[in-house]
Amino acid sequence: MDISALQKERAKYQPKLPKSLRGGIPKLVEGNKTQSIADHQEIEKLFPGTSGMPLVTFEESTNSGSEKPVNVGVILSGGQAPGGHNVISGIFDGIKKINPESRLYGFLGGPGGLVDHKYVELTAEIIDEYRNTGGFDIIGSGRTKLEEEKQFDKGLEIAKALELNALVIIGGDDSNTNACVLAEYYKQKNSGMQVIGCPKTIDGDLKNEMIETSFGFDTATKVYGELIGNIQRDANSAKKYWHFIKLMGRSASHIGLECALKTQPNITLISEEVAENKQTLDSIVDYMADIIAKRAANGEEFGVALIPEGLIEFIPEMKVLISELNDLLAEGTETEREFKMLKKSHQREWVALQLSKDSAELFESLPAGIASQLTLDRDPHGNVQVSLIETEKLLGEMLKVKLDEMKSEGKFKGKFNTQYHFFGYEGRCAAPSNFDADYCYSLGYTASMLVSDGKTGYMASVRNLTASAENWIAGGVPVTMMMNMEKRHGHMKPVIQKALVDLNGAPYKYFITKRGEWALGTNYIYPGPIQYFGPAEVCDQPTETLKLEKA
Ligand code: FBP
Repeated sequence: MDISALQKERAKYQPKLPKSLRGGIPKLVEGNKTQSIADHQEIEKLFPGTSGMPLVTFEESTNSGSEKPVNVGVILSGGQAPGGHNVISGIFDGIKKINPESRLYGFLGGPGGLVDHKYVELTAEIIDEYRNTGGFDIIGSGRTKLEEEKQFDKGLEIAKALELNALVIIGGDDSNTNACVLAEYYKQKNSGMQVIGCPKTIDGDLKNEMIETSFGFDTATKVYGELIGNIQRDANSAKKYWHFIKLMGRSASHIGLECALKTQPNITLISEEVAENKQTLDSIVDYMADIIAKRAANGEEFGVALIPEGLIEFIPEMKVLISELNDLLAEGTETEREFKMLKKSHQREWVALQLSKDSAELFESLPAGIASQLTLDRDPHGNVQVSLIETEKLLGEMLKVKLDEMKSEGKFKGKFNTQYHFFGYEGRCAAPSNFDADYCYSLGYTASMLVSDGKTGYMASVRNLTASAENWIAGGVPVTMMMNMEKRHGHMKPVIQKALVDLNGAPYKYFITKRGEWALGTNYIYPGPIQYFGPAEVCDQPTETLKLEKA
């Protein structure tokens, strides 16, 4: 395969491991027993075999690898995140250290590969080709949900055929919730099959006391930070455009907040704050128009605004509308069939007739493009696909109307020209930063040690991430510890609690002390591209979010 010069050099990079994993096979030390964050009676009832287990950490040991071989199957689940290949190479090196006869199989195309028995054996030759590279292309990913017993049984069939000891599922909150259900099912069946999770998502919303960050967030936000910086420099050079940049993050605004901390743009919307203050679409537009008018009054008819992808679902009136649309257009329903039979030109009118009065009014007031994006197919979880909704254009269009109004009242003098961007896919498969390369490799290596110690229903955890890698703490957290009961599609379900931006947390608190200054001034930071070689102050820094959270 032809590769770039950077990739050739990068292939030689040896990811750093915590000290505890560097010597022989580390010693597992059990800590305190755990309890779910809420609803522990229900969680205990649903997970009798995998709840209440202790936290575990690994300690350095000189034990040589004389353990039994372990065979592991690995699955990549959900959206791509930089570093996935390093998790897999960490697992590979870990199980080979345990015993060189150990084998690693990759299920193809996500969780569906387990059910459909599509897999490949990951040999040293394959692994070496993918070390320190971005993407999930080594085995591919998918969004099939593992939640039915017949899927679990199909998984067990192939696990028996391949003599697997364990499955490692690399995914976000939903995939790890399903991993835990699978672990419990296999335990109840006395199948001997273990299941271990790994925390992945660029969205950064799988985090808690024991999981400081999900992998991929660091690299993705560094890529977006570079791009935003470049646009800011362009905006400040030409001084003629307002750039509206939508940033990925299905629900939480962690990506937007981290990028704001990195680049200091003029406006950053935080969805969680919008929901907390019950802000309407109009009040968001008023807030933005005020900044645009003030900058214009200072002779600055340009700026940069960051808009989180998930915003639309956090605006109370839009949330009600979207939830009505989700019910109306849920896959397999009579109403969905009726909707799909209609001519495109009749769909909007038909939808409005099915909605409550307020939602119908709102739906009818939206620009045609946005209204039609809101009725596109739902994702496998029944949610609207926010990455397909052009919220940045919706706000831009509404601002044009508002600013014209202000102009006629003499409250705005100047020009308002827009450029729109959406950054998401650009960052999800980037070559992992040193942080993600090290973190992912350590997570994979830790997962292999959890497997060798017979653990199931655990998520690999590597903590103390603002310290140098040698002082990171590797171990495992029972997945049930992160769970609570939530309503999903009308039923109470055990799920890992999603971590939204904490409005009492240090990153957000710091941001609100600064945003006024950033709005009217032009205090842009231009972070530049990720550096893979050079001084640690440039190459090995974690995110601003982590630094502020751990300060
Ligand atoms: P995960 O939660 O599975 O990691 O994916 C997150 C994400 O990248 C979101 O930021 C985005 O909304 C979504 O995936 C896009 O999904 P798709 O890749 O299916 O277009």
